[in-house]
Amino acid sequence: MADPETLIEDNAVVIGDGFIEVSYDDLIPNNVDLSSDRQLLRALEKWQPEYIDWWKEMGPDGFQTSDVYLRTAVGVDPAGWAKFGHVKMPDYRWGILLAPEVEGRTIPFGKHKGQPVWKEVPAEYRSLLRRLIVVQGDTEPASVEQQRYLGKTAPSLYDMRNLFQVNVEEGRHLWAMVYLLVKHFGRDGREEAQALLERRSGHEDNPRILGAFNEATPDWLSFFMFTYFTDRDGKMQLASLAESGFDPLSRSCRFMLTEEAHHMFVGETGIGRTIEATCAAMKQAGITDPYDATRIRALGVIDLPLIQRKANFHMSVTRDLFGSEISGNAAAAFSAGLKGRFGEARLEGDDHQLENDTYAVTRVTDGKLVDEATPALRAINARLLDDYITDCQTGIERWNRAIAKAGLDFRLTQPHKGFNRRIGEFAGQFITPEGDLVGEDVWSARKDQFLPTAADMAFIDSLMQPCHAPGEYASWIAPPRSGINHQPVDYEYVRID
Ligand code: BYC
Ligand code: FE
Ligand code: FE
Repeated sequence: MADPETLIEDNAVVIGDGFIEVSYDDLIPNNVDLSSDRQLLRALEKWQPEYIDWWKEMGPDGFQTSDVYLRTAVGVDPAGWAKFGHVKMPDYRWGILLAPEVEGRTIPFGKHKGQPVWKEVPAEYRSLLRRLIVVQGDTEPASVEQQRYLGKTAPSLYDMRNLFQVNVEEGRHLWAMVYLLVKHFGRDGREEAQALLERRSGHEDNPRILGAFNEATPDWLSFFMFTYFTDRDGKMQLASLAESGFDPLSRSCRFMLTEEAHHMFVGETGIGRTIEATCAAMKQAGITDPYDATRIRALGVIDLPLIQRKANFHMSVTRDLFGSEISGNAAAAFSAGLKGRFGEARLEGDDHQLENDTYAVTRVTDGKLVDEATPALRAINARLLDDYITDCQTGIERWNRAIAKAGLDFRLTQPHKGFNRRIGEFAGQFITPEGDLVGEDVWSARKDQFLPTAADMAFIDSLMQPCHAPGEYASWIAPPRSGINHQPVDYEYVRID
């Protein structure tokens, strides 16, 4: 798989071909003409040092004075959006960048379909829209907080740099949402911007808003699972918000999506390289049984069934991020034209208003799982979850091809939609990965086959030995096929001071 980070050409297609001047002179790189709006500029310049304080307190632990080979976006055009060079993270230039305006764009769905898009917040939808922006914004710093200790155990400088690249970009995503709040929501927007720096992942009294963002990301396998599965929720949600009739949100999300591709690349190749190391070590030792965990673990690699259990955990927790399958909130956001479906403007076969359509939602009825025709408007979340599950499959197939090529009899699979859920239709049910509705006793007896155990996590933790010399890679992960931006794999991606 090619690294989307350097596929400027592809990204240019996503962004559009407009060219917008970036004001390099301002403290905050931007293409939104910040300098002409003194009030907004002042509000952001006030927020910026507090952001830096948050970054130093809750961002990567250590390495803040190291030079990191980062990509900085200073513009949305191909020439400006991917500048590579060594920078210290606190000096990273977090910019505010919107994809170019699409001339004559109209609201693609909902009650206002066909009307010109809004450049300002429609008064009747103010609080609904603010809530969506706040929830989106809250996930961004949350992920940085979750990943803050990983630098110390990086399996290579290449991986460490990718972690920090993801971290600074999630920081920029926070900037993107804060810009919208401060510019378009007046005083309460400024208050929300403040609160985004105050909530803390996993905090008892002031946690992040959504469940998965309060889970720990304690090791690198968790990080790769997170970037493959949870950043992909980011992709799906951003894509839905990119359809928004509120044009500044749409344009903001369209640019964020170009960065998201790299986060998922880090996850897909990270898990892929982990699998590669396992298969190679098994082959060398002449082990053919993927379930022979004792012998496989003795080789310093992660057994495939454990990778499946880890994936089961991350998939189920991430599926909860889609909210209830049947949701009045989602119906309201769709009807209002604020949040669409995945690929809304390109979807064929319905009127994009969905007043008279139905969508099949899997539900538990009379102790059975049944697909039930549900009013499509209320099933917006269910549909996005289904689209997400489909979207997850490509990487899984790629991993399986590598396992098959190594001659091993093992396949990674996605568990049933209802497996291990806390939110929505399946909350409170006991459903196996195969999709069997069972009692709590059966679930408890078999849980250790489905989800990582404390012993599994301790084993993974034992592998997290830092490899911080150029070209060095930990035993449990294969080196990448190629380096970043045409640099070699043994390049000094982070100059640890
Ligand atoms: N945990 O009707 P419901 C990303 C709340 S990831 C806790 O079921 P709705 C990223 C819900 O807030 C993408 N609470 O669902 C990835 C509501 O509370 P209120 C983030 C939950 O509202 C990696 C109540 O339950 N972006 O970018 O249709 C690294 C009933 O809600 C959860 C977005 O999510 C949960 N899992 O949908 C970095 C897009 N689920 O309001 C970044 C914006 C639901 O009654 N957000 N609740 O107090 C949304 O579109 C919607 O808020 C949700 C929820 C899809 C999240
Ligand atoms: Fe993000
Ligand atoms: Fe991301």
